Amino acid sequence: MNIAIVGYPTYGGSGVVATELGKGLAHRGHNVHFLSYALPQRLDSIEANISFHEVSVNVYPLFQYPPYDLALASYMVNLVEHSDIDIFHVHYAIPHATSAFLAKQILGEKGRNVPIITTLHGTDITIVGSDPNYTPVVEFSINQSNGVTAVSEYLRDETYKRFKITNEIEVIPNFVDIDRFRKSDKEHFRKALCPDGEKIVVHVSNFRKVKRVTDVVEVFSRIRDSGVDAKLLLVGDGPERQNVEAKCRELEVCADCRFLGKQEKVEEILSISDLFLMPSGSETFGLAALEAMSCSVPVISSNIGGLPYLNLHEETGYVCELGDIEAMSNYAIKLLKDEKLHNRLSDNARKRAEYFEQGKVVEQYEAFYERIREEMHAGISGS
Ligand code: GMT
Repeated sequence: MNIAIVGYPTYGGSGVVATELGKGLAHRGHNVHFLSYALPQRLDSIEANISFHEVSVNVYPLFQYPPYDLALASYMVNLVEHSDIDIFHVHYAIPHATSAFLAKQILGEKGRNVPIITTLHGTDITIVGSDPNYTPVVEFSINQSNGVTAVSEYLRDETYKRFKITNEIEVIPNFVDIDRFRKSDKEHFRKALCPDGEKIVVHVSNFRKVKRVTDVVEVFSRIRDSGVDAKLLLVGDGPERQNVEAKCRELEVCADCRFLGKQEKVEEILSISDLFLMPSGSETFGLAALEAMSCSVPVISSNIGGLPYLNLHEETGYVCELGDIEAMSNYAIKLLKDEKLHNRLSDNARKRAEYFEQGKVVEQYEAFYERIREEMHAGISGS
């Protein structure tokens, strides 16, 4: 198949899933076209059957808000006319599902019927999509897609609750490349960061408010107060960075916190980590936690959204009430002090991650594409 994948290029779950899926599909022989406003972060290797199309928006003095969604729709139309696309798969509803709808309408006028699959990821439904400024358009665009998937049952149910959805939503979970994300020997790296054998606590995110990164610092401070020698590695960057730095100063833990920024080889950092913290206020799946688990790192997370499904309480880590810093800290201290317990949870985390192995999930998407194409040809799918 010739598959066009639209997504965000940035350091964030939906972009990672879109890119890794495209790479997996290319590996299985499909021709994959990525469309975005910049090269996706995880598109780090050159393959014969992968192309990247940069969608640019021309600036014009009249535009306070350059219309990216229109430029994207136009690009999608042009791509079909010149590259014979069999299917569009858009990730994150806003604005991608809307641009796709527009492109589909224009192509329809030209006698071309290309199916649109929309994958819902999280904040496109739970935060941004639920903003009344966007709701009618998001709802309409989801209903106009030929196939809709959500990354967890939680997200599917939330979508049905928050919008009037006439389409069936298929759950296809997130996935991980368990060969790339596995614990590897990076002792030299660990020694450089922790010369005195300190434990390593890690957090990876886009530092948005919803990630509650200041909670991570609070938990880390309590770990230190308990007498456990530890360092905190903060991977990623974003709007909360200044507040997180301020929290480090307030709690006087700056000397033991390392802000590593946006890293490409996250698996190397995870390989030396002892504990992953994800205290998020909203999380439909928790891909960053899955990648940590795949590197045998136990997770302490909040109990919201899809997290309790991924992170099994007392098996792969611990699941706590949202904002319960004390419980998170107590579990962290217990885990970092008890080697036997830590080994058990690490092994379980890896086993749980294997359940979300990339190959199986890529096949699920492939089967979904086939089904939607068949239904469309039979005249029974979507709009
Ligand atoms: O908010 C983010 O972390 C990024 C966001 C995205 O769509 O880029 O992530 C969402 O999608 C990920 C991939 O499907 C999920 O693993 C994350 O749980 C989800 N984030 C939230 O729901 C906050």
